[in-house]
Amino acid sequence: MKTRDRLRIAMQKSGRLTEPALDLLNRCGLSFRQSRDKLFCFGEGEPVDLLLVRDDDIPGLIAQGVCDLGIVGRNVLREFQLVGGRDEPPLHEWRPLGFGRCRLSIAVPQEIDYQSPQTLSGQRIATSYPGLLGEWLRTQQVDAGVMTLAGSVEIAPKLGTADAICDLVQSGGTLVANQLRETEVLLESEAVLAGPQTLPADERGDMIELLLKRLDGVIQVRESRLLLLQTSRHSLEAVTRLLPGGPQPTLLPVAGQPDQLMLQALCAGEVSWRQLEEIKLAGAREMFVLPVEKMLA
Ligand code: PRT
Ligand code: ZN
Repeated sequence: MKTRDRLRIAMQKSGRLTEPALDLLNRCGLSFRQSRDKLFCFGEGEPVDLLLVRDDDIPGLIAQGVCDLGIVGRNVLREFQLVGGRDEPPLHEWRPLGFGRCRLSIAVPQEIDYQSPQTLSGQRIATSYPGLLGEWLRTQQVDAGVMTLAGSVEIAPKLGTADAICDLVQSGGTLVANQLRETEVLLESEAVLAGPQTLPADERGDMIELLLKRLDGVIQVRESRLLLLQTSRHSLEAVTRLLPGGPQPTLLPVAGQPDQLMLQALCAGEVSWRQLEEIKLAGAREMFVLPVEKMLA
């Protein structure tokens, strides 16, 4: 095959992952000129183009070398690793991306007395994920029938075509609306950056490494918060002890109030109301939690 000198990333054409994936790539400094049929987007500035496809096609496109990377749900990637592409080089989850979170779960009609996975023994389970379900049933040593459906899995029990389902759950609203109850979680999923296990040994490999570095920076910034507060010198130690993990805070004097200090701390994740209340009880006031826009350490 003729090698390409531009990197090609596959992502979902239109669906839950489309906007957040584009946003993430934009934050990594990539921008695209959308072509009229919207299947191929030419990258401006960097030699990185996009292929917009159905999410189910993404792992196969990477495995066949049509694309170098893909942004896809872990559920789709793992399913492909289990049932598709056995003859192709293995795929690797390069980075979890922190959006499109959901879980692949077993759910049964509300009135069923579910005790353990053994309750599913001899039952018919409808799913779009026969690979993941089959693997779970094997590890649980449960002998159940797997019915593969392309969609509308949640109505199968009501139609009498299945006794249970194995489907993606996010809020749980779909299950409640169909009188189903979640009983087991098989996989915690989110969008991931998928690619071949071995990176191409040409400029594309270098470009992937650069992209991974930028992604790490973007993800770190997205999860960082800047905490600002005022405290007396007397309470400083108690307040500092309660700060969420991160580098040492910076202390600044407060004009006209020699006893007071302004404290600035970079926190590695969300700061909860509970944490803020505790810090306040320790003597802090004027507290602000700010998102971080850009960071260059
Ligand atoms: O056309 P294409 O094949 O590309 O799109 P698609 O319809 O297959 O995918 P899409 O856009 O629905 O989902 C893409 C990816 O988003 C999935 O592969 C998951 O990784 C992720 N994701 C996150 C979800 C959900 N949350 C989700 N809630 N995918 C599907 N759902 C469905 C689920 O199947 C169920 O029907 O939403 C319903 C459950 O939602 P709740 O909130 O009622 O629990
Ligand atoms: Zn799909």
